[in-house]
Amino acid sequence: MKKFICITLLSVFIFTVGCMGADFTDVSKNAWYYDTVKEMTDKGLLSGYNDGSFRPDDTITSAEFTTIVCKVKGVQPTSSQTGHWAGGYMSAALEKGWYDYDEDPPTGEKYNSPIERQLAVKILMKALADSLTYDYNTESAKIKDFSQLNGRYYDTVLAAYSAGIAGGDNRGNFNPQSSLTRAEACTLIERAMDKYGSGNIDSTAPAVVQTEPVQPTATRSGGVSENGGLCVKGTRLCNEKGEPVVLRGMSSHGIQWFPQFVTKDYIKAVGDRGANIMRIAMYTEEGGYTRNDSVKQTLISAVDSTLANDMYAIIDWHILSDGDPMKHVDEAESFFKEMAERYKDSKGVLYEICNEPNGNISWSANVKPYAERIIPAIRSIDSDAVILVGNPQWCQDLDSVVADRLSYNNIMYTCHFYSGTHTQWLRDRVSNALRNGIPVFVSEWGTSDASGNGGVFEEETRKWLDFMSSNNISWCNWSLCDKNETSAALVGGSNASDGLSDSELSASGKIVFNSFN
Ligand code: IDC
Repeated sequence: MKKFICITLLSVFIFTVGCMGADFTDVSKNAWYYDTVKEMTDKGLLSGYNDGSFRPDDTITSAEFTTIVCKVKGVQPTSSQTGHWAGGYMSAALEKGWYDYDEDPPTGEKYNSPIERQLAVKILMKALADSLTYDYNTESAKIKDFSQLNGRYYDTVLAAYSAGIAGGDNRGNFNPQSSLTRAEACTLIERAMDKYGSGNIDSTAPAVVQTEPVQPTATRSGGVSENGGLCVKGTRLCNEKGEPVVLRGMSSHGIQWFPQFVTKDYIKAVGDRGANIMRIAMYTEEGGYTRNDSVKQTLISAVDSTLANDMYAIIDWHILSDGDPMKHVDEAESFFKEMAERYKDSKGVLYEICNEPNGNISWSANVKPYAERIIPAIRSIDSDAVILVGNPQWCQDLDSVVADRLSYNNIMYTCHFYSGTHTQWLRDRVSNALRNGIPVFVSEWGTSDASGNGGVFEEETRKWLDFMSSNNISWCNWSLCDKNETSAALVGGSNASDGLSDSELSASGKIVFNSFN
């Protein structure tokens, strides 16, 4: 394709004037890169920005370029401790030998730096070219600034020239150490795909960084556009103006099992029925985050979808079988740093740092020290987000919190209840916590017993709903899924792709969905 792009990479910017393309506000139909950008974005290999722009002239970072190439090849991320959104892709590319350790050490420090042209070409050729063939004399003669090229890139750059993938600027220079624009990167990658084939593009991989805050496509009453950034005053959750708010909504089930109910359309259906918050439950174990890298992408996409629907989103680090939050404290720290970096400018994100500590642990010896590691890590990036903190015995040990609270502001403590198991005694603990100035958020509750099944315990559920309502407690219900268990809000076999009909609400779902307002 694009055989007419005989123009070289750098010289072309002079030709970028003209009418605007239909797809991006800043990609003219006459632009030399119009078709290429369209093709690359249509394939989902990278995306534009929320304001409708593509920013073709922005430089592309090392992380962005490498992620796109991974995506082209269908390469999955491997584990990485950097906490960077592209850490897994960078380490996968490193393991494949597309670049060497010293070119971009796996500390993440250079990931956000512009990638050098010589390194970009190397990564691309190593990933896509079946062999590196060229005639040294012929190809090197084409590159006027060949002396600037680091010897370690001869092979890949000369092969790329020979294959017609890389070219020089209008002076015949390759500018090996210069950066690459997004439009140029698209052109390079697309030429390589045309030449060598792309094969199995991974359509589930991220369409490469959307660092801009997600803007709602429609606003809703009680939503983020109305209330803005949240804060905690006394025991009350408040909006940006300091006025008390109560948020009510659903928790997902484990997103590794039920991703179909956290799509943008499905969340919209829930919001349209009155919910203004979604909790995205990302298990750490049981096929979750520490077992499967793709779960994080599901979470990101669910959080973005929630924000796009003008609803608040809880990022839930769903520890359960792991018991002690300290078990995965390092992973939690890098995960939350990454999320904070990504959502620091969003007003709608709350962080729930440990779903339900349990087992042979205590608040003061395990959970509090964990919180004292994770909260500062988040706050160093996102200084004022509301953070929800769990406590032992599956979030029923509020008494320990009363005795030894954290010293940060904008913190709420979670209480979780299941109506068939937890009754007046737990409401008494909540009342005691509130009396002692402990802000409580019920980030998970069910109409069933604690197993997620049994019941529905309607009478006790009503008591809890009244109790939460009179104490202005925000809540999320477990869970938005159609699993065969009574806590599921949807009946088995609910179709996730055609909205949410009344007949798809289970007995539990009917009670819950009638309680949002
Ligand atoms: C349950 C699910 C169930 C799943 C189980 C283990 O409903 O389908 O098999 O987890 O993954 C919690 C937990 C929540 C539990 C829920 C019900 O936060 O993950 O979900 N529950 O048991 N705490 C108390 C109850």
